[in-house]
Amino acid sequence: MNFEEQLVGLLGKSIKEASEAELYTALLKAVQERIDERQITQGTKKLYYISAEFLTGRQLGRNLINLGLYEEADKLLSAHGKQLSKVEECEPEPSLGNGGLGRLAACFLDSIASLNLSGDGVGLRYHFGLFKQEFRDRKQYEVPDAWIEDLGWVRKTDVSFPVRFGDHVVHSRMYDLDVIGFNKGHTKLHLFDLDTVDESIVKDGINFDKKDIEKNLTLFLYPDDSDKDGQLLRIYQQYFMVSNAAQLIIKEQKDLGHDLRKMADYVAIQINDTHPSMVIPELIRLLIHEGISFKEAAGIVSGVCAYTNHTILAEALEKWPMEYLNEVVPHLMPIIGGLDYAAVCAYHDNKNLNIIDDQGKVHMAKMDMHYSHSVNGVAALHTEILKHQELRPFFEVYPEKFNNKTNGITFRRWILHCNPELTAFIKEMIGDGWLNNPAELERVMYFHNDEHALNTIAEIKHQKKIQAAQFIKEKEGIDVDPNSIFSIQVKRMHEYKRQQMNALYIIYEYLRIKSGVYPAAPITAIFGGKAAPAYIMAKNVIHLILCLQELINNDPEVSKYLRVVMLQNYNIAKAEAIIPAADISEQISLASKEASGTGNMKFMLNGAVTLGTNDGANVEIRDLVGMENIYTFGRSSDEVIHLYNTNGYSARSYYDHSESIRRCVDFITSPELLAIGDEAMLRELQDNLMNKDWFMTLLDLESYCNTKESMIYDYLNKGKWNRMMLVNIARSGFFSSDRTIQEYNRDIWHLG
Ligand code: 26V
Repeated sequence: MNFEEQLVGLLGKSIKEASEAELYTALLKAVQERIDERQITQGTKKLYYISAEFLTGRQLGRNLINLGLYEEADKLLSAHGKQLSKVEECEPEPSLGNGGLGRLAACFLDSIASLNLSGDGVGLRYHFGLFKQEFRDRKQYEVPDAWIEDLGWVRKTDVSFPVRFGDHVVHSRMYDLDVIGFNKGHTKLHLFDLDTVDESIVKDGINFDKKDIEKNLTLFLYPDDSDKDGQLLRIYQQYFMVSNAAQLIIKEQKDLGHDLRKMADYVAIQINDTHPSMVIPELIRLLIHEGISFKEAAGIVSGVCAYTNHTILAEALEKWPMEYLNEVVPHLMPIIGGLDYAAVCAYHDNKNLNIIDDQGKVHMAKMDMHYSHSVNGVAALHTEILKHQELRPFFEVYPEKFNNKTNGITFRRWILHCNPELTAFIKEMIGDGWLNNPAELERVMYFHNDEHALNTIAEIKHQKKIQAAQFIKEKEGIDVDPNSIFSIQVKRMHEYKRQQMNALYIIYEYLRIKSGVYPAAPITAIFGGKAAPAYIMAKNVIHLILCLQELINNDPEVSKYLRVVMLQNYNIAKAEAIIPAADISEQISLASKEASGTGNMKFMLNGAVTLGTNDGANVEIRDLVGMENIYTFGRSSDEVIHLYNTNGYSARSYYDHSESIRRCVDFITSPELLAIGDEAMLRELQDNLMNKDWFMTLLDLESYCNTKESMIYDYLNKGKWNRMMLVNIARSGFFSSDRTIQEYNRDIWHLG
C-alpha cells in the first residue's frame, strides 16, 4: 500500500478535511505500522545504554526522515493545503532530560540504530519529566510537564520485573520507544515505570509527598533532594532503573541460551554518568543468585561495564550515605561492602581510592572506576583533566582503562530535520554521501572561494533568521530584526556556563548606546535555559536577563541597536527552531568546567561562528576550523585550575580595578533595573559577582567584551563572514555522533 492510501485509510476522511491533530494521529499510526514491519537489529553482542535521562525530542519528524518518508509526507500534505511542520507541532515533547547528558543519550540511540548495531537504551518513564518552565514577574516558576498521551510513541508492554526495596517488593512495567535508524536499523528505548504511580498527588507547583514511593517513584526526573526524603527518593529511582535493567539483561541472555559466565562476550553496558552505577552491585547480586561466586561475578561484571564521566563539578559526583542505601537497598550493601573491601585490600595505601569514605559515604564514580573495564571522558581536554587532575589517583592505578570519546550529535535531527534548506544546498554542492559518511562534509571546502556558494549559504542563514524571528514573535510575543546579528546562548542555566557574563556584556553595550556609542551592527541576544528549582543564583540570572529584556526592548533609543530575548521553557523543539538562525554561537564557560558541550557542535554544523573559551569541545572546534574561523578569549584551563589551587582569584579586585567592569556590575542595582525587578534577587546576584564569583565571571569579562566587539565588526565584512560560515559547516563532520558511536564500538563495546 502506498503512503497516501495508508494515511487516508487511517484518517477515514480526506487529507483536506482533516485537522492538524487528526493528521498527526494518522501519521503516528502509519509510521508505527511501518516501524512494526522493520526487523529488530540482531548481533552476537548487545549493548545496554543505561541513563537517567533521554532527551528524545519529538518523534514524528525523526521517524519520517529515518524511514525515508519525510519528503513524501511533506509533499502529500502540501498538495492538500496542509503543512507537515504544523502537524509536527501537535506532538508533545517529553522532558525526560535536563541537558546535554540526556540529549547525547538520544543522539547515541539514533546513531546506534543507524549504524545497525544491536543496542537498547534503558531508563525511566517520568510522568512529568523535569518540569515545565514558566515566566511570571520576570521569574522562573516550575509546573508539571505532562507529556504522556493515550496514543503516543512510547508503547506499553507486558514485561514486568519484581524490584525489592527494603522489605517490600514492587512490580515494574516496561514501556518501549522504537528507535528507527536512518535507512536501516531498529532498536528500542526501554522505559520502566510502576502502574501504581499517581499523578494526582502533585500539588502546588511540583511538590508532592516524597515518602509515598509506590505513588511517586517516577513522577519527576531529579526530584528535589534538599532533604533526606528527597535523597532517598533519588536512590529509589536509581535502584529501580538498574534493577530492571539488570533483570532484563539476564532474562534476555537466558532466553538466548547464553552462559552467564561468558556475559562479557554477549553484553556491553554503558553507565551514563553515576546515576546508573548501582547496576554493578545489582548485577553481581543477581549472578550470585545464579550460583556464581562473588569474586567471579565481580570479574564478569567488570568485563561488561564501562563508565562515562560527564562532568568534573563536585556537586554532580554522587556520594550516598551508607545509612540511606541501607534503608532502600539493604540487600545491596553486603555487595558494595565486599567491592570496597576488595579495592581497599588491593590499594590499602591510598585512601583516595576507597569506595566508602571515612564518613560512611559511598562514592558512585569510584565504584564505577574500580569495576568497569573502561572509563571515558567526553572531549579531549576533559579526558586530560580527568587523567591528570580530577581522577588522577585512578589513572595512576588503571591507566589502561582511561580513554576519550569526543561527543557528537545526530545529523538527522540537527541538520536534515531542522535545516532542510542548508541540507538541500549541501547536497547540491557535494551530493549525499555525507549523510552516511559525515567525513565527506569536508568536500564543502572546495567551495570556499565560490561566490555563488558563499552567497547561497548567507541567503539560507537569512531565511532561517526570518523563520526564527516569526517563531519568537509567535511564542514569546517579541519582535526581533532578522537583519541584526543573532547571538545565541541556549543551555542549562549554571554559573559555570556564565550566562551572567553575557548579561553583563548586554549591560556594557546598553551603557555605551546610552552614551552615544553605537555597535557596528545591531545585535539580538537570545537566551534559553532552565534553572534547577533549588538553584537560587541561576534563578537570579534568569531574573536579570528578563529585566534587561523588559528595559531594553521597550527603550526606543536602545532597541534600534540591541534586543534581548529569553525563550520560555527551552526544549528540543525550540532548539531546532533557533539554532539554524545563529550568527554567533555563545560557548563561554569558564575554561576546564564544560566537559564537552554539544550545542557548540549543532551551531557549527548550521554555520554559526563560535565565540568561546578554550573549553570542552570548543578546543577541538578551534583545531578543526583554525584560529581564523573562531573567536576565542579568556584564561586557559591550566590558568583557571592554577587559580583554584592557589586561591588566586579575587572578584573584588577585578571590580575595584576596572571602571568598566564596575559600571556593569553596579548597573544590576541601578534605579532603572530596580524599577523593574526584585531588589533582593538583583542585590544577591550583584553581591555574589563582586564578592564570590566562584566561576570567575569578572576574570574574563573584558576580554569577552573586546572579542565580541571585534566579531561584530567582522560581521560587516560579508565576504569574510560568509567564508567563516562555510568553513565551520565543512569542518563539522567530525562531530557526527555516528563517528562517536563507531569509536565506542571499536574501543569499548566490540559489538561486531
Ligand atoms: C548530575 C546530577 C547529580 C545531582 C542531581 C542532579 C544531576 C543532574 C545531572 C547530573 C549530570 C551532570 C552532567 C552533565 O550533564 N554533563 C554534561 O554532559 C554533556 C554530554 O557529555 C556535556 O556535553 C556537557 O559539557 C556536560 O556538562
